[in-house]
Amino acid sequence: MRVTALSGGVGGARFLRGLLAHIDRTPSLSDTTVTVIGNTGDDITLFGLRVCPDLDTVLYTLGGAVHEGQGWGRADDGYAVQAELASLGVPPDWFALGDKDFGTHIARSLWLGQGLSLSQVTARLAERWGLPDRGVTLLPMTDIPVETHVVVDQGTGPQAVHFQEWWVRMRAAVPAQRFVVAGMDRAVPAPGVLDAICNADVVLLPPSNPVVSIGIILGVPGIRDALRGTRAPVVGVAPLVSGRPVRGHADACLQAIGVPATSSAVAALYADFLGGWLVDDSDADIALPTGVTSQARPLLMTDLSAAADIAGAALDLGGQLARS
Ligand code: FO1
Repeated sequence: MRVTALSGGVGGARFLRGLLAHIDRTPSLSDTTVTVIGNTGDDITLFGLRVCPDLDTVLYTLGGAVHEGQGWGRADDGYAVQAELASLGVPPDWFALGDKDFGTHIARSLWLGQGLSLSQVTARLAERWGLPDRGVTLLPMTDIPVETHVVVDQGTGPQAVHFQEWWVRMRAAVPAQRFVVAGMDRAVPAPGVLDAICNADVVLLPPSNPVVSIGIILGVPGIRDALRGTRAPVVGVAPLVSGRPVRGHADACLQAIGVPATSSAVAALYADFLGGWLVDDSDADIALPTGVTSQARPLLMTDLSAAADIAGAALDLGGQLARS
C-alpha cells in the first residue's frame, strides 16, 4: 500500500511515528511505503545556515533522536556553540539550536552550497536517520526556498516578521494580521510530490497546523489540484480537541485568517478534497462539509500506542472510503 502524508511540525511527526508503529504491528500492511511531504515554510537562515524545522522534526522523530519533551531538536544536546555565538554578540538568542542540531544545519548548508537541491539534501539526511529502511521517503513540498512571514502591528504600523520570530520569540501572542509566503510565487512541487499524491492508495493529513503547516503546503501551485484529482481517499485528523489545539498556536493562526477554531471549520478549509475526517469524541456531532465522512474517537496522542491507534483508524477510514 502507498501511503502519502502531508506533515508540519511536532504533531505531524508524532502522528507519523504512530503510523509507522501501526504498520509494524499489522502484518497485512507489511508492504506499505510512506511518502511524507514536509512543510518548508518554517525554514529560516540563521548564522548563515539553512534551518528546516519541520523537515528536521520528522527526521529526528522517526529517527528516534528527537528531544521528546520539546518535540523538536535533538535529545541530549548541548548549547556550547550557541553560547559562544551569544558571547560574540551574534543574534538571535531566542531560537535554541543545539550543538548536534548545528551538525544538521552545517551539512545541509554545505550541500546546498555545492548545488544539491533541498530534496537531495533531505534524502541524504533521511539516509542518516534510517528512513529508507523503514519504507519512508521524506520530500520537501518544494525545492524553491520559501519562508512564511507574519504581518503584525505592534502599534507602529504593519510589519512582517519571520514566522519563527512570531512563533517562538513572540509566542504568537501578537495578533497576526495575515501570513505571506515569500518565494511562493516561484515555487513548484518538489520532484515526486505530485506523483506521491496522484498515485497513493491513501493520502493522510496529520493533525498539523491547518494554517501555517498544511495550509502552506496547499499553497504550492499544483498540490491542491493533485489532492482534488487523486483517486486516493484523503483522510484528515482534526488538530483541535474541543476547539483547543493540542499544542502550538493553531487557534491564533485560525483567528488570523478569520476561521473559527473548530474541527468543523478546519474540515471546511479542506472541503474541496477531503473524504474522511477523524474527530475527537468531544466533537462527535459536528457539522461537516457534504461528502466528508467523519469518525469520532480519542485524538490525544498520549503515547506511541495511542498515536498508532489514531493512525490505524485513519488508514481504516481511508480503506472504507476506497471500498465505497
Ligand atoms: N520552538 C520553540 O518554541 N523554541 C525554540 O527555541 C525552537 C528552536 C528550534 C530549533 C530547531 C528546530 O528544528 C525547531 C525549533 N523550534 C523551537 C520549533 C519550531 O519553531 C517549530 O517546531 C516549527 O517551526 C513549527 O512547527
